Amino acid sequence: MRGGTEPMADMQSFKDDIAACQLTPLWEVLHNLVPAQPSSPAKPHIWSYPVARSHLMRAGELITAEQAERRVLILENPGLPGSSAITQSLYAGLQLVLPGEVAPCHRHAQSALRFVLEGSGAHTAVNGEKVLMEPFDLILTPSGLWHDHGNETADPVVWLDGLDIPLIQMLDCSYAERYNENMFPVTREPGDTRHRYGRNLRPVRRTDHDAALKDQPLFHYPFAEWREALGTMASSTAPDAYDGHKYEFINPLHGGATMKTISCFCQLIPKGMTTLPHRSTDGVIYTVCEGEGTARISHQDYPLSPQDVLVVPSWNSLEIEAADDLVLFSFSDKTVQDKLGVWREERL
Ligand code: 1HN
Repeated sequence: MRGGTEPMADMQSFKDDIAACQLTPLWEVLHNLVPAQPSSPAKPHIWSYPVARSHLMRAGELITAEQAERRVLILENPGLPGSSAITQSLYAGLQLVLPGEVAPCHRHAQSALRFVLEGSGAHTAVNGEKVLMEPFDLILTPSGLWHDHGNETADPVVWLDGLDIPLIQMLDCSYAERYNENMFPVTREPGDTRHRYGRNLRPVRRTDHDAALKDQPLFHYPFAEWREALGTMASSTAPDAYDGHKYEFINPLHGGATMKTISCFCQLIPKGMTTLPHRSTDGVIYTVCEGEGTARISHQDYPLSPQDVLVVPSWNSLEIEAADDLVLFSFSDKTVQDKLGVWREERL
């Protein structure tokens, strides 16, 4: 019957008929497809560093970094089982490189950050430049750049990996290649790109002779530098009621986010402060660099200690109480949402 309502039995046989033709009715799914508010299946979660570390060290006895290609324990969101994802768009893991090991050279479509949690003096090499890794340094390996890791020190190095794997997976645009040797040939001195691009200067007629670095010339943001910047801000300015003192790490070429798909931030919440609750459409991964405190996510408390990793999914309210001066690093897909014009926050 045209223009009228189908009786129930007719509706069922209609659905059976269209299913055979790969057709399905929108009216049954519309409100789930386009919810009135963001509603992530991801759940808030915290990984205690001592617990995760003990499992990572056991992995260190079972497989070498070279055998594994990357010896990583994935931080999988409890609301996204089997997905290898910490939020719907991002992946995170804890990587271990033991003394004398190398994680062999490769490149891929995915962009990655490394945030050092433990160990001093290991390196990540990016397109032929070694970056020496110190605790709480941020190191970028943007899309398409060759990278390998090595540990020539006497102690293990552990870092937090953050990659845009689920986003790239969703776009079906992945590629990955192994370099034909374990380590990419060294072509620049350690610190070369940081001196060229990390000092508020821009080379005139670029002389870095590495076209691969055209969009992403800076990949090392040392803790010693960003911690000092936070300390200076905190000593002379009142904290923001929602964020405390907070900086975004930037790409010096344009002042925007560190990488095309991942935004990175550091934050100092002064001792005794509790931030006001707010929520945003980007799911955020935090790690603690200094201090103890409590994160209240959608009214549930998560105790924070150094090196713990916390995920706050999209649109969950967050308040942070700082028992000490609390220094946090965080990353999210905010820059993607900004580019699409869909990022929002609500100060509650
Ligand atoms: C990767 O390249 C690294 O380079 C770590 O350390 C984790 C997970 C999936 C795909 C590539 C690394 C990764 C990864």
